[in-house]
Amino acid sequence: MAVDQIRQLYESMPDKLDRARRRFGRGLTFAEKILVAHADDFDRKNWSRGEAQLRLRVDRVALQDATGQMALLQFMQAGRKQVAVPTTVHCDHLIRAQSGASADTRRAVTENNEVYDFLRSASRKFGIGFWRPGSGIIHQVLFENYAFPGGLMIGADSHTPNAGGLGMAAIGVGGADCGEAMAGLAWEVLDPRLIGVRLTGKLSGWTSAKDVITYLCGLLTVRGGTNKIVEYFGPGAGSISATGKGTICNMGAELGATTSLFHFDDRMAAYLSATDRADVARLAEQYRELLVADPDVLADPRRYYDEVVEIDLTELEPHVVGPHSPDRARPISALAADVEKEGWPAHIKAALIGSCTNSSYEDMRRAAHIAQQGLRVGLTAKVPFLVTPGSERIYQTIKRDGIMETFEKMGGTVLANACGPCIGQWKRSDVGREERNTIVSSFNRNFPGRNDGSAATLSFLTSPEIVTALAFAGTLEFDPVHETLAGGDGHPFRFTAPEGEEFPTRGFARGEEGYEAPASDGEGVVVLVAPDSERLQLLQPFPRWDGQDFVELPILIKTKGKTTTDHISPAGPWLRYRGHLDKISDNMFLGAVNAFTGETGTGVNPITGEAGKPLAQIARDLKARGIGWVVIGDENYGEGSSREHAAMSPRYLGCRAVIARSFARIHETNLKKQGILPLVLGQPDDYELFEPRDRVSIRGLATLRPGHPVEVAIGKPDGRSLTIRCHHTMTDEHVGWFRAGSALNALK
Ligand code: MIC
Ligand code: SF4
Repeated sequence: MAVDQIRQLYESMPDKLDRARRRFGRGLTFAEKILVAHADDFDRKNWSRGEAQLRLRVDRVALQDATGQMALLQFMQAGRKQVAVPTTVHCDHLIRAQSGASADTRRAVTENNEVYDFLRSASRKFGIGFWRPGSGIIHQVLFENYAFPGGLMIGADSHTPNAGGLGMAAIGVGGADCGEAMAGLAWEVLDPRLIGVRLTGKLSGWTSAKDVITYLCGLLTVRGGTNKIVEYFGPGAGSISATGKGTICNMGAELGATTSLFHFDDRMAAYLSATDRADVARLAEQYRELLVADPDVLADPRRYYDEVVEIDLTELEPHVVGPHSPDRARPISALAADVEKEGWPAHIKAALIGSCTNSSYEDMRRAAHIAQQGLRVGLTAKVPFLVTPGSERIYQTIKRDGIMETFEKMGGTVLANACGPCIGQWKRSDVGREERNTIVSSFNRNFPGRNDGSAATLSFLTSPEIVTALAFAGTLEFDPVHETLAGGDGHPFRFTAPEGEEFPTRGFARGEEGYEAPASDGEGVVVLVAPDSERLQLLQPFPRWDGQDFVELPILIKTKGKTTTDHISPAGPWLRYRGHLDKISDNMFLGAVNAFTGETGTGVNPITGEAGKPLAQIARDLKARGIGWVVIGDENYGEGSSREHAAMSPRYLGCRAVIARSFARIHETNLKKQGILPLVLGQPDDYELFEPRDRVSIRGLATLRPGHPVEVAIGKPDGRSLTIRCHHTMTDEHVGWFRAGSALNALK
């Protein structure tokens, strides 16, 4: 965004913030300042945390090549000539990691040609900035180029909050939300509750920014941040670099948080200057008081935040989380004991650093410092060591500064500037399909099957420097902070704590950054979609609600335990079909555990009784018979990625309602947007009442309205029927989407 627009935003803030202080009768947190400054209609709005629906004007929209396809296809249905807000597309998810950076990028360009052509032509036409494959991972590129203190951004990717490291409120949403904001509509979100995290002490030694968030994941769990903003402040914040702050905010997605952010400080100003934005830094310094919480908030945080957590950074130990969930946390000193107790394979099969979470220059420097120490005593990595730089700028800089060489000497491979193994785009041949094995990475997600498509892989997450030390040891039983390792000569040696500059002394190296500006006049540009494409399919509107109640619908699946969007709509090889709704729907629920059978990805056809069939196939059969169906879900249903395919595929194949113990924020919105009813069980234990041959009826839909529970009847095979109460969070507008068949239909 041009610096003038940022100035305009800052100039408009004091008056709005004063009105808010008067109305609330108190000082404001930083998150509130951003929300108030971007409110579509401050005065009319009901401001009530956890209850009110806010309508906001965003400064920026960000798309990536996997979710962005649907976002653009939906935007195109709105019939606009140009996007209404600055928007960029980033080609990062579709690059497969196989043999190293340049070969992988070249292969991706051939393999995904059709999709890139579509994204590029649509970007040119509609006024969108296009970042081509190889330019970097969306969040790192946004951090280097677009994020600014006090701004509001939405992105079709759940780790968009990364920009909170520069004091921006950046929120992960579904593609439909992006499409609407690009079409000029206000963006809607539940007024979040606030968690204040007060940092004291100082980061030092082995402890890094990553440990703040892995520790918090353990403390608050994957549900702890749902519909909440996590705001960090306190004297300790100054000891964390801007990119370190970005790591913390990025992985706040694993708390389910709406977003996370830090107050503006000198570390942010320094980063802005180092990335050629000294003008933005100066402006933010000039308006500093707008970009932090008010003094009374800092003096007595408990009065202003719904929860306050205190972390003493001096006392914080490095943490390792996993396997299978990012909230399974323990300090590194307790890892070996856990491994033994749980019987996990201690032997590490692969160590990976980088990703959007942890690939700053500082991260790479600190990891290289560990690598050099190992090399000096004659060690090399015992296991494959894979490095994913976050951007072309990082790649060129680590290459110039010899960091890459260090990693390569130790036996590492530098992969493309892309998501690669983090999103399951990792061609691995070292383990068998169902072979139980352990990997460590500095990524943010570790759901089963996430990296290599195998649920037998146990993935542990920690900081890049710890991952690097573990790569030398090859085992989870080594604690680099407290223990020694045998050097090349057999003598015990101890790593000293990692050190590394925050910025390259010679400045960032610039390669081919890979930005393509839109056409100055998009009128004549044709959006390229081949009619016979197997990767792209123009969307047909979903049918409107027929006005009938849902009567005696079968249950396609009752999911058991964690049901993330990776379980509902896996990525990896399926990324190929992210622009083709019919094709990708074959992956529906492939990773979900069926509570009725204990099996993963399969179920029993409720009409024919045929068992062991893929759920998508059963759904297609029901659809062909004109029979709708429901899903019963467990806790935090739809956690993880923002991919709306996890809502669109069910909708497309006939799902009418998802009834769960609870929902993750983005997925619940995605369901509403696509015209599926998300219902929350009034009593969580009612989950147990649903059995395989039951039929579910939801009546009174004509009078569906905000704040009123819905009765759900469970018809048993013997003719009995039980009625339970479910809640929903639909507003009048959401009910309108449901009636219209989708939000998009309602818009037209
Ligand atoms: C992820 O980290 O899960 C992803 C892949 O970036 C997703 C987006 C997607 O599924 O394309 C996300 O976080 O939203
Ligand atoms: Fe890409 Fe992984 Fe970051 Fe998602 S979490 S944007 S897949 S690097």
